[in-house]
Amino acid sequence: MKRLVCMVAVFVMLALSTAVRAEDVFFEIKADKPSYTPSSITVKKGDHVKLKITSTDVEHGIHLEAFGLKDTIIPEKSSVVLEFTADKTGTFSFPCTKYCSWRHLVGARPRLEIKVIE
Ligand SMILES: [Cu+2]
Repeated sequence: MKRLVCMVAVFVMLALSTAVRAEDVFFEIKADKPSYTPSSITVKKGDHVKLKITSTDVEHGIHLEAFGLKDTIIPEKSSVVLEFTADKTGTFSFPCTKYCSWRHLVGARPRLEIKVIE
């Protein structure tokens, strides 16, 4: 019996050490007219990502179409919290979707980049 318990323990330890474990990751992002800060985040595929986004000036729009999320960040209201599972690798770029300043006119909208790596 003792031998069986040891074999099961070794098997479980091996399984845990080789499995890719997803993590819960959390980022706080400040949105303002020139940029989102941080403007780029990196997560691992499979991670459960939680973004808390707060505007420090005017309304901004966030549309993470690659992950099926869309919201408006309103400065007078509480922060927007978006959660998703990073289920695909790649670099995804999300420009602000609400006209927040003249920067929209010259292709310099605030932008959030999400890199999902293996
Ligand atoms: Cu904008």
